[in-house]
Amino acid sequence: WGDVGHRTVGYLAQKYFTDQASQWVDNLLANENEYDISDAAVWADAVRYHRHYTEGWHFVDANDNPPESCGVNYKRDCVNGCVISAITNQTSIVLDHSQSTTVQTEALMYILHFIGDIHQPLHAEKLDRGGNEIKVCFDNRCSKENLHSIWDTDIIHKINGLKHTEKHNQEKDAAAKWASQLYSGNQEKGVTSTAEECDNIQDPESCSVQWATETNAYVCSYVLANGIDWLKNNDLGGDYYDGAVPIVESQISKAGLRLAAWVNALAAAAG
Ligand code: DCM
Ligand code: DCM
Ligand code: DCM
Ligand code: ZN
Ligand code: ZN
Repeated sequence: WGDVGHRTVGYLAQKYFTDQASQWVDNLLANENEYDISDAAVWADAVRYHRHYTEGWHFVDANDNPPESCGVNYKRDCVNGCVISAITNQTSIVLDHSQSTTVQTEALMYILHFIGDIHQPLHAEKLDRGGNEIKVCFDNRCSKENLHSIWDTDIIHKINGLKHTEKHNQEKDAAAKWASQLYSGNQEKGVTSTAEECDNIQDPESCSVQWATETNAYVCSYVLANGIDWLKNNDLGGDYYDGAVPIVESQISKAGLRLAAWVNALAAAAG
């Protein structure tokens, strides 16, 4: 996801934190720059350009065959590391008292980010580098658009009434507002706690493979369902956008709930 997606996942998760989790997170993220949880959730994108070894931690390249058949296979798709192994590794680091506080803080910031990314359909797909090579148009903008960036950013900006290029503060405000709306939506649906979410922090793979598999299924059922030629020949700001909105809302909402369940379990284990 882009900036707004990650910030929203952070703000939404925060609403479901136990008191213990809020305290644990506040301690680890304490800083003099007034960084909040949404700043911590976008930190991993800021460091990926100089920490090149982290670039592959943001996605899993599922070697499936969309739109005919989808699927994630951990052994096949995560040979050199991927978002699934990154969640596993950072989960053990954040609980490891022999690590420096800085490394534990960074582990938490990675987790806040990667549990977001594992819910973006094209972060769980290899085809055309997760859709980055598929040139498309969105609301008559065609020059720099690709299918991946549409799902990371353009759909989310349109949902929130943001222009294509927005200033940092507008993105942060939009994310806080969207998180409140998604929270209310959950309450109306009777989703009031994280109780239903996978939170097996002793075996992180069991949860994250499930999340990636569910995310990847949208590649076949919607994202690439009409085929690449159709995507190239139709403006994606119309009917395609309309059909994508409930998927994006649901995935961001799940990411927030699952991140909260994860952090609540981590804080309980950290004592
Ligand atoms: N921090 C944050 N959000 C960021 C960057 C950093 O919450 N976008 C936190 C992590 C550390 C502190 O701020 O507690 C200092 O981080 P750094 O070492 O990156 O300056
Ligand atoms: N760095 C690193 N490995 C780590 C942590 C930090 O190589 N596990 C390096 C990357 C930067 C510098 O430390 O050169 C500061 O990183 P940052 O600005 O991301 O805190
Ligand atoms: N990405 C992905 N799968 C890949 C390669 C990249 O999901 N196989 C993601 C990472 C960024 C976006 O695509 O969110 C753009 O990547 P890059 O900056 O490497 O072009
Ligand atoms: Zn992306
Ligand atoms: Zn990312």
